[in-house]
Parts: sequence; structure tokens; C-alpha cells
Amino acid sequence: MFAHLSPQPKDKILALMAAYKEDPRDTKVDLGVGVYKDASGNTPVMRAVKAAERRLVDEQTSKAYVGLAGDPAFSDAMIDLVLDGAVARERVAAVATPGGTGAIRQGLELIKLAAPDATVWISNPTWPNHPSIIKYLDMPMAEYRYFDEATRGVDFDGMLADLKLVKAGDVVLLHGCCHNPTGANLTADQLQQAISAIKDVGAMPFVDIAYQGFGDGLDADGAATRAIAASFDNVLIAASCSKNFGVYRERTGILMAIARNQDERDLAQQNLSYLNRQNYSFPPDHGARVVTMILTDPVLRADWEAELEDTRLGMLDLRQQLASELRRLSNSDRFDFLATHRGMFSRLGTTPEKVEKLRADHGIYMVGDSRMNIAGLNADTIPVLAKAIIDSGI
Ligand code: PLP
Ligand code: TYF
Repeated sequence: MFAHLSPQPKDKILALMAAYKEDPRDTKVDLGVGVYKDASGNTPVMRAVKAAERRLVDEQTSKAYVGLAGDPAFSDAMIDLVLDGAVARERVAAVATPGGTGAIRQGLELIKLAAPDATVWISNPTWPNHPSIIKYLDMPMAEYRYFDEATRGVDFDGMLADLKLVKAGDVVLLHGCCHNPTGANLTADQLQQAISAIKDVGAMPFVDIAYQGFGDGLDADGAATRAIAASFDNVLIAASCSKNFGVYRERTGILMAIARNQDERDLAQQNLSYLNRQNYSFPPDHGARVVTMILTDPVLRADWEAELEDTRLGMLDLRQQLASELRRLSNSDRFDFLATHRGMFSRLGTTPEKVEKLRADHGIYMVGDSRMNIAGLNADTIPVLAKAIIDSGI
């Protein structure tokens, strides 16, 4: 049996994480996997999460199964957080999923059930698990241009030109905020143009929002998702709680399907519960319950928002410090894009060879496409990275 298996491609980000652990140098710098780290390199359990977990331990009286779609209170709280009334609640079907990845997977499977021939359009580049899961499900896939290698901003002309090639009934996968891996995001005006372009061709948007609160703020980061949700009859939204609640390993996420009306919503809901049943029956509950408690308790929520905002501002400050150090060392503004990018990541825009050289010569680990996790930096490592970038001729 198992002798017939073929080796599978490795996840490059996770392989890099393993290589970093193996590196004996105490000067090494981890800018790899997308996990938030504070200045001392810890990934903390957020205060409100700890408090909610304590309360859960004290107050939870049963661990019996919940339901195929998860706890309805989790759906309500997350729909409110992400959509904030942008569409009528009765149009939104939702299921809890194991993380944002689970939501993406279930969303793609829902598309496959509804429209097996639909092509899923992904940004070039995108989070590698997007194409990986789409390929695994054997769904048609295409790419739209997204990143301008010269400016390190969005190649918006290329994106719009490619969106014109999308066919009616296709699906366009968009990042809700804080684009992974580039850090480059659409302006509000560009977003409106992209929405018009997707409407013109008659395609459906699928929004992946994994970093709400890491870019311009909790509310601002939801704006693009809300604008998209309000503009189409049908939208899929995969939201992850891994980063903004710091509950990575608890596997907490949600898939929302916006339907035209309540009947269509009920059908979507029934299909989503069916898909959960086929894949794992009941979704994980612990993280979802913690998130629900935080979102619905005013004291916990205020503390969570405050800590999330500190986290966001800390990353923004690191960006600005790095851009400013590079301005000083290069005597130019060619790295200013780092301060314009938003979220955890920035694509530096250099070759895999130079990325490898940074690793070999300086112990600086970034993903091969030159994606850096900004949260991996601190006041001590910023000058080290900036000097290494300049010394490597980037
Ligand atoms: N989508 C993007 C773009 C991501 O970067 C991540 C990151 O982890 C996810 C989705 C889903 O993450 P998780 O499954 O850990 O919630
Ligand atoms: O892009 C990242 O680094 C995060 C974490 O298979 C991640 O999204 C990386 C790889 C993976 C799952 C999550």
C-alpha cells in the first residue's frame, strides 16, 4: 500500500522554520514563518485569551458535541467583527472551521459542489497554500498579476487587465487586508475599480482575511471585505483568528457564504454543514469559544483590542525604523516601500540567491521569494538586517 505513495512537495515556509531551529548561530534572525513575535522573540498568549480560557475552565460544564456548523454564537460574533452589518444577517451562512486554512478548504469545496468547472483566480504571488489546496482539489486555476517588482507596490494595471480575462461564474480569490506574501495592498479607489471589474465579468469574489487588525486597525482592515460583501449577490469569506487572537494552534476560523436571499442562504448553510461532516464532523470548539467570549464581553474585548492595537503599532514602528535605517545607509528612498506595506510581511524584492546569501553569511532567515516577517525584527536586529541588505547589493 504505502510503497505506492509519491513524495509530496514540502511547505517551504515550514522547511525554513526547521532550518532556522537547526542553525547554531546565536546571532541568527528569524523573519520566516508568519507568527507574531514580541521584541524578545516570544509569541505571547494574549491577555484576553488567557482570561477567557481561565473563565472557560471554571465555567464550562460539558465538552459534549456542539453542532456541525460550530457554535452559532461564534458565527454571530465573527460575522459582526468582519462584516459589521455590511450585509443583512439572514443572507450569511457560516461554519466554524479548523483555522483560516480549513475555511479556505471548505470554501473551495463548496465552489466545487456548485460549479465544478469554475476557474479559481489567485494573485501572483499569493500564500502558497492557496494554489496547493486548489491543485489538490483538482480545480481549474489561473493567476492574475498583482505585484510590481520594480516599485514593490501593486501592479494595478496588470491586475485590472488580467481581471478582464476572468469568465462569468469564475472565482477571484482576494486578500482582505495585509497581502501575504507581498505586504502591498489596494487603495480604496483601486478596490472599487477591482470590484467593478469583477462585477463586469460576472465572477464571484472569495476573500481570505487572516490579518484583520494587523494593518491599519481592526475596523479599517475589514473595510475591503465589507465593500466586497456589499457589492455582490454571492461572496465567500474565509476568516482566520490565528493571528489577531494569537490562537494559532487552536485552529480557529470561519467560512462565511453570502447568498442572495434567505432560501439560498439556507441551501448554502446546509451544504457547508454537509462539507464539515464529510471532512471532520464537528469543527474545533475551544478557540472559537474563547474568541466568542472575548468579542461579546465588553471588558475582555476592550483589553483584546488594546493589545492587538499595541501589536499592530509595534510592527508599524519596526517597518518605519527599517525603512529609515535603509534610507540612511543607501542614501536613497528605494526602500521606502517597507513603510508603505501593511501587515506582517514585506516582500523585499530580491533573488533567491541573495536571500540564500543573507542566510549563509548573516544567519538572516527569510522566505526564498524574499518575504520578511517584520515581527521577527527588534531594535537590535534592524541595523543588522539593514547593513546586510546593503552589503549584499540588494
Ligand atoms: N490565509 C493567509 C493569507 C494566511 O497567511 C494564513 C496564515 O496562516 C491563513 C490564511 C490561515 O491561517 P490559519 O489556518 O492558521 O488560520
Ligand atoms: O504564511 C505564513 O507564514 C503563515 C503561517 O503551511 C503558515 O500563514 C505558513 C505555512 C503553512 C501554514 C501557515
